Amino acid sequence: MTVSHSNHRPAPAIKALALGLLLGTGMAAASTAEAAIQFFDAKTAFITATGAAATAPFPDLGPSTAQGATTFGDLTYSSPTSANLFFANFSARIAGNEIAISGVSNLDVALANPVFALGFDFVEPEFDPNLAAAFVDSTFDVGLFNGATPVGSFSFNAPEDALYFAGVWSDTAFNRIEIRETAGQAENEFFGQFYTGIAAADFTPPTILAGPPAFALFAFGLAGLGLLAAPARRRR
Ligand SMILES: [Ca+2]
Ligand SMILES: [Ca+2]
Ligand SMILES: [Ca+2]
Repeated sequence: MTVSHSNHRPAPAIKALALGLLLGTGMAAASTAEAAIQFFDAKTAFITATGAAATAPFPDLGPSTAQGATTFGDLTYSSPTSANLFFANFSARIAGNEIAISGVSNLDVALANPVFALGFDFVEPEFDPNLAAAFVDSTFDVGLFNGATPVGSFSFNAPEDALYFAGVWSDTAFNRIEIRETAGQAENEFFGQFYTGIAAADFTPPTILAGPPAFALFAFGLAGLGLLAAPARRRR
């Protein structure tokens, strides 16, 4: 029986290979249907690349004025759990005012018109004022959606007590985002100025317009590795 088992060993490997190829094909097919996105944690680079502009700033409604879903300009801010939103100057690290959220800092943002780029200023306080509960080093997931269709997602964990920026650029339009504090509790984080852009990202790799034939490129590559460039030794 041992021999028989040994004789059949290659079969599972072949099956695994075939399955891998099938999975590979499936994954490739899936990836072509999905949007490509690029994450930015540098606001200047984000604005330069995407042409995004600031959206309507938040007014200072006072730190104890609880709001439900609230619209400023083209963006509507709401809690997926009907938690209270507060619009006030909670953090000196962000110019203007910020959103703070009661409970876990989950935030939905709906856009009146589809966009390709979105970013926001953000502060995670640890020793800064207005923490409101025991500090937790929070992780956020941000999902981009076009209606009910997921377009892409990214995660971030901001440094504490520092001005942070999270931005994303997509080759596919989206009209709402879901920000979820996947690690964290009721301690506050602050969402500041939002930015949106309507220029689609183009992540198509640059094509080689003209060049030497494939073999020459191959030989050049080998030469680069020093495989062809080594001078032949002369016979004495
Ligand atoms: Ca936190
Ligand atoms: Ca953090
Ligand atoms: Ca929190």
